[in-house]
Amino acid sequence: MTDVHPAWLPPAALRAIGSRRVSVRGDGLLVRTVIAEVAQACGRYGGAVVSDGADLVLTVSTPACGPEGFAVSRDGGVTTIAAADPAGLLYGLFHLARLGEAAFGDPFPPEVHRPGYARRMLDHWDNVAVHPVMGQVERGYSGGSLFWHDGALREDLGRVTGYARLLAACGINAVTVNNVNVHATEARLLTDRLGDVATLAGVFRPYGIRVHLSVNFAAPRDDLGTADPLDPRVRAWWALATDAVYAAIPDFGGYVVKADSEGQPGPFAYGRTHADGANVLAAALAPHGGVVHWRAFVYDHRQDWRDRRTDRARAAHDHFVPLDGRFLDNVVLQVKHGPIDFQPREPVSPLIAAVPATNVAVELQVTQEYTGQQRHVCYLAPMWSEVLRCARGMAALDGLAGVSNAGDDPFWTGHPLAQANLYAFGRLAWAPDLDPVAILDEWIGLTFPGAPDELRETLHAVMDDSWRTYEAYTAPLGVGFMVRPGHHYGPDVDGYEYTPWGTYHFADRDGVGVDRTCATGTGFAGQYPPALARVYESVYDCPDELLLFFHHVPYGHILHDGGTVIQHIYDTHFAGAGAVVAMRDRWARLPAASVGPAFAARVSALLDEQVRSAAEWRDQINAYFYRKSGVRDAHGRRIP
Ligand code: GCV
Repeated sequence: MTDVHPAWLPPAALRAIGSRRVSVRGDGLLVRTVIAEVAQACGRYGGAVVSDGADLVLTVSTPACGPEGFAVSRDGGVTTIAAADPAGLLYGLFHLARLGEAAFGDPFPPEVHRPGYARRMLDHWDNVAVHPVMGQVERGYSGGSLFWHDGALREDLGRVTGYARLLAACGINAVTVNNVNVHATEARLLTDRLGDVATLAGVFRPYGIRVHLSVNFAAPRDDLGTADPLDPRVRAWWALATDAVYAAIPDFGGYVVKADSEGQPGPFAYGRTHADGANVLAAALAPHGGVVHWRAFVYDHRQDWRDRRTDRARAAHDHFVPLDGRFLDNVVLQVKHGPIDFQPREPVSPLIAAVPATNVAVELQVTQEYTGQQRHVCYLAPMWSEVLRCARGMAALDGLAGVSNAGDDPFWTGHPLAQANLYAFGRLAWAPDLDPVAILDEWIGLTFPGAPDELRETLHAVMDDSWRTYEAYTAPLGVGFMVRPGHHYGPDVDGYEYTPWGTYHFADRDGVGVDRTCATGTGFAGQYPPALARVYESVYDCPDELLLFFHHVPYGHILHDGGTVIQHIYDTHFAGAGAVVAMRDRWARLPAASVGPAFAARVSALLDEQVRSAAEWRDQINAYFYRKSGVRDAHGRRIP
């Protein structure tokens, strides 16, 4: 893999470990992985794997840390990782990589680390067979799939090993290997192509990662002529198929299901509920300890745009709240973080607070479908951190799922700086309270060990605020979906306005925004717990960044900072596009040698594209709203 960028695990990330005398104590596959990592690092940096006289001890010995947890301490010149289980040892090893030499200085008492969520999952929207519209990877911006190529499992799975290692190093422990839109070829992964899934499970296993599979709800139909979840033959079909999966993959994680959504089949076809649907799969998985991740992304994608009462934002809550308490224990409702679809700014989904008797995992989109498609720098951890703070304030979450942004690109993620999003997703899944800025610096430190201050400061400056910059030139005040239909890259203000997708902004000559209040609108604001509902319902209390998500207001409406909506639109678009030029200029001052010429050149080329695209966004959005409103820019800047 010499032509592949090492991401956050260059050899030097393990230098501090590799220059020690290391003793590893414990048994099993994951302990062997730790030994192999340590031995390789020691071979490179002059340390040794020893049984006595160690100055670094990694030992499976402390059940008190809990599953996957570990304690790190230093005493008498010895640094110790004491883990509850072999997985904890692996996470402890990578924790040491983050600490570097700091783990081998002054003594410190045991510090315990435990994962914030038991299941920390990446979902791949990878197709086995290239889809005529969506390609090998749906919404993938990083080349081809790491797993599949042109209808088959890749023969060389070396990069999957590298990927598993990177994922373990940031805390991921579950991976779904195929797209939630399960087409004909992919449906066979559950049956005659199960061997491919077992092969992948074998590659992920040494890194503590369990494999999950997206399945088609209608899978039994070919054999039985029906997929009705209440038909006993369907129940038996799922039980048999699932038994076969576990015979091949004893530690298989479970199923992910997109049902009755954007054309995927589901229980509605049989007049059944989503609880009926999820439970039939859950019952088949339960004896083996598997789970169903049942997605709550259910809405009418064929609505009439003239119908102002149907509101896509309401759909998940409307569908699933009546089912609370009716799902089996091993069903996890997988809820997109916002009520619509991964826009740069949405309120947190109200469904999260409204199903206290149901297991809930929040789904984030690491792949940058609506946030620049890995052509724009957009470090998403600050957004995810806000989302998680709000979601965790509403309910105890059972897991975190993210749509992966990785592919067979030499930099893994298309845009080299998008590696930070993959890393940050894992870190937030492990420790949701981590500061996203600290995660960024952690990623910089691991990826560029020993980097000069200039490089660290440049990366930090370019990335730190890049989500808010992206929001500034694309999505004012919580309005979304002003993107080109289909591929979703670049501006098209009315692209979705007269379509059946339920994603509208309702701009007219007087104002803009969606009235989602209970008083005069769709009532969506009323889906939140009362205290939050009151804030969103009020046009005065609603936070500015969500104003147009909840309210239709005149262009002259005054924001909390005293400016008008229309002036805010102009100002943020000029400022956002200007900030991208500053990012490019800052990057251009960096000597290419400090990151390597290929890395530097890729980022430079993409920043050129980001500058072009941000200017296009600025001009189209500003021109559109100037033409609608007739209100001039207060500063007289050029609006085409
Ligand atoms: C996998 C959005 C994307 C689709 C995606 C869907 C989903 O609508 O554009 O490509 O389908 O979300 O999350 O199921």
